[in-house]
Amino acid sequence: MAVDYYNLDDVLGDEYLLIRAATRAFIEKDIAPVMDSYAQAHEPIPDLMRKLGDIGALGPFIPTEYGGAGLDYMAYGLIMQELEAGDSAIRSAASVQSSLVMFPIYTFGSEEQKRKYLPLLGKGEYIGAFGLTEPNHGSDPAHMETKLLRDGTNKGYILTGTKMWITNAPICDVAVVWAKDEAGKVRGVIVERQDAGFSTPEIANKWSLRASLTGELVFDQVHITEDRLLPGVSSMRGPLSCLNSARYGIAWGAIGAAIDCYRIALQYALERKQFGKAIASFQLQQKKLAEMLTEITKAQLLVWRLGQLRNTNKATPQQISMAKRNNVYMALQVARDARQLLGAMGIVGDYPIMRHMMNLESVITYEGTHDIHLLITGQDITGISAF
Ligand code: TGC
Ligand code: FAD
Repeated sequence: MAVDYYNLDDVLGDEYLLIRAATRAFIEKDIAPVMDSYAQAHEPIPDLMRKLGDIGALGPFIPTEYGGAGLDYMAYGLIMQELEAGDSAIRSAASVQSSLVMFPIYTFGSEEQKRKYLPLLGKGEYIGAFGLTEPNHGSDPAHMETKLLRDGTNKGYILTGTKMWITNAPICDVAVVWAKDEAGKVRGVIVERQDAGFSTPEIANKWSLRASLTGELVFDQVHITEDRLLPGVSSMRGPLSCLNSARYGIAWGAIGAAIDCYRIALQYALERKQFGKAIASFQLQQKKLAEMLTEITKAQLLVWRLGQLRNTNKATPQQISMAKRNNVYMALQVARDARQLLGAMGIVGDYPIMRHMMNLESVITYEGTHDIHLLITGQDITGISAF
């Protein structure tokens, strides 16, 4: 059952529809049948990154010569949408690897760094993590305390500090980490799993994104050689540019979760009978379904236009913030309404709705909270920062 009320498929065209269909087929065959059991068990899907690499979902927008899929941002968005229809944890895995690890290495890395890391990341042979958030600095990463200071010999650096709430930290092979140098400038470095003094304790007992591992990145005087520094940036523009790419993908991804909830709610409403009638015949349930479809359709129009802007390098960070904020909130509302529509059946794992709803509680917080994105819009229209 397609959810395309405004016939957007007509303007997308065959190539994009094929990419979307291939990702959807992967989710239906390899992920949907096992997703609930892994989420219930609080375990990641085995070998997920290699599977995502096989379908071209890691670094879709990175050129093929560096191990990406050589696609554009519209394709990236559609892939994220289908992955998140499976589970936000699957989209998270792909968006961290693509937008937060491959993107900075491709955009700010040296030729040697690109050749060394990108093909391995694109195949899912390496798992990447992105360290920006710290225990004392979430919404205000510019005040980060992690330090990258010259070592005594002047041949390298010493990295000290802790990053917190990091997706895939416990299983990462490499991490792109942001730290301040002696001059207070924000630098990006690539840390490798085997580096002495580097550890990645897991954050356990999450009620959200249960099939995604989250942890800390702890740097206890980690020695960093010059060749691990990303040479192309030395300010907050570095990490914030990565966030633009990831937030863009999340704006698409959230629609996938919403569509999954809407489809199930519609089918359930048509089949479930109370008072001798399908619950779809009651006005209150029709209101829920009609509002879900309206909000999904508005969100689809937003990201379709945003995709055009991003493909031509014209999407502003503020436009991306608006779409991330709107679409994640929309998906959360759809999930909540769908859960109610299913009554008691809405709380069990036989249906993915409660799982989507709990996942979206993280998605509305990470990559900039709902409030922070509102303030970004407020600043854009008034010229006044209210952070
Ligand atoms: P501000 O003073 O405004 O700007 C500092 C410098 O950065 C530039 N800039 C940007 N560049 C690119 N893209 C953007 N979106 C940018 N926003 C600002 C700006 O031009 C300036 O450049 P320069 O060269 O003049 O120095 O920055 P601020 O420190 O006041 O912060 C602004 C604020 C609050 C919007 C920002 O800090 C923010 O977005 N905070 C939210 C933090 C956040 O989103 N963290 C996400 C962590 S990663 C994550 O959650 C991954 S979840 C992964 C998953 O599993 O999917
Ligand atoms: P805080 O910044 O402490 O905010 C708490 C509350 O205060 C929020 O409601 C916020 O909106 C509000 N608030 C803050 N400042 C203001 C203000 N100026 N005005 C009004 N209200 C304000 N980070 C990474 O770097 N890499 C990752 O891979 C990563 N993965 C994550 C995975 C998960 C599952 C989660 C939950 C988080 C992840 N994060 C990651 C961290 C995420 O980006 C942060 O949680 C997020 O940026 C918010 O920071 P915080 O949790 O410290 O909240």
